[in-house]
Amino acid sequence: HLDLHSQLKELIPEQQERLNKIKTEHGKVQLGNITVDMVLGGMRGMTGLLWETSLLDPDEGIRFRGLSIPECQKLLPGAKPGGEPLPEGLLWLLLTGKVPSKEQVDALSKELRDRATVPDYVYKAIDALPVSAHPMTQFGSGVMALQAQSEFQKAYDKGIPKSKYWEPTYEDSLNLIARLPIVASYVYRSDHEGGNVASALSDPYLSFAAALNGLAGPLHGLANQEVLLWIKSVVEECGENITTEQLKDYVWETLNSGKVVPGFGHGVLRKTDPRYTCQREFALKHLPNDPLFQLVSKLYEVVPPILTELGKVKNPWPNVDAHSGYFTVLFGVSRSIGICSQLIWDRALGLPLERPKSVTMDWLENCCKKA
Ligand code: FCX
Repeated sequence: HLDLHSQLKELIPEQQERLNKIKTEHGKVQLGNITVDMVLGGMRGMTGLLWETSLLDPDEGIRFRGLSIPECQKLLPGAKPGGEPLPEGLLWLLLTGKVPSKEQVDALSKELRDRATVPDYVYKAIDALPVSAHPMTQFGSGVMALQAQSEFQKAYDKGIPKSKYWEPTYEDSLNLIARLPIVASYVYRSDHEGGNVASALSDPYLSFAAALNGLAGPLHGLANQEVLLWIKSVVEECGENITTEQLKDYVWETLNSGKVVPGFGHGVLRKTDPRYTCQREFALKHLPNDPLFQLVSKLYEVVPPILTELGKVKNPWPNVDAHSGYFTVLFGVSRSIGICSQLIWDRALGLPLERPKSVTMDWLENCCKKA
């Protein structure tokens, strides 16, 4: 098929059957024990969610439908031969689990271009905010305004059956992905993980806006802004030709003042983030002499030994935000592809409302007394 929708329509029944088989044949298989540490540790290490489109390995980093980042770079069609893969190809891969041909990617690019219309009230909603509103707040508000066009919401109001949820979810997802770059560029002109939410049948706009708000936190996606500001302050204090010793002192100063070194560490990863490595290789190829890149490169040598010396940091290596050099709104645009692909599958497989169980300290203490 040249067209993504037809390809999905064919795949969905097979995968529904697969899930059903797991449920009926292995529903009672135990996957591990939950410890008090896991509950207190923000559910770290608990296997608790089905997520078909990607898998994060602590050592290897992310794989999309089984493919590592270098494999995606090799296999997915680029705009020109040997160039970086087109995001449309990644969307195709995430949704279907198959590597698309250049023709399939071109057809999808065209489809997205046709869907890329943003109504006027979206710009007005953004304009109504004060200029001082953070770009992520502007972006999130723009996405919420786009939600007024949700096909899922309309279909749900009309009483669409569960077996058909995926179709308007697909429409909303492709519209959203097509329209986000326009909203993001408007935000720039005017200034300078969504699982749980989506399971309540919130449409892609509502779910994506919720995910964006999570991304806007400084320990998550806002870290790339923090990195840029932090680097700027290093240069202001020490100049561009900073020595390794000066940089070490600066890192210690940050840590001693009780702050984190932005762009380093990760909740799951225990090695250098392959997204970092991919961007580093791009910079080595295209802008090796850029002063900002050289500083980022120097930080790669200086920061990990210091964080290791600190003793408590589980992963001293850089994450994607240490290198990206862009602001969080662009990070947000790119995440729509992953979030929406998974959302379509959530609806296709009819996954249930997610409701992680929380407990009180009383409950934990009672449980521990009995143990
Ligand atoms: N600088 C200083 N201290 C750090 C640190 C860093 N870069 N990374 C971890 N630590 C500290 C933690 O703050 C924690 O200290 P505490 O016990 O006094 O509270 C201790 O080390 C153990 O934390 P750890 O288990 O290693 O890390 P967590 O899973 O709790 O947190 C994040 C992971 C990513 C939040 C943490 O490493 C951090 O704050 N890094 C800096 C911010 C950042 O770059 N975030 C972007 C992450 C990412 F890629 C993304 O989501 O976009």
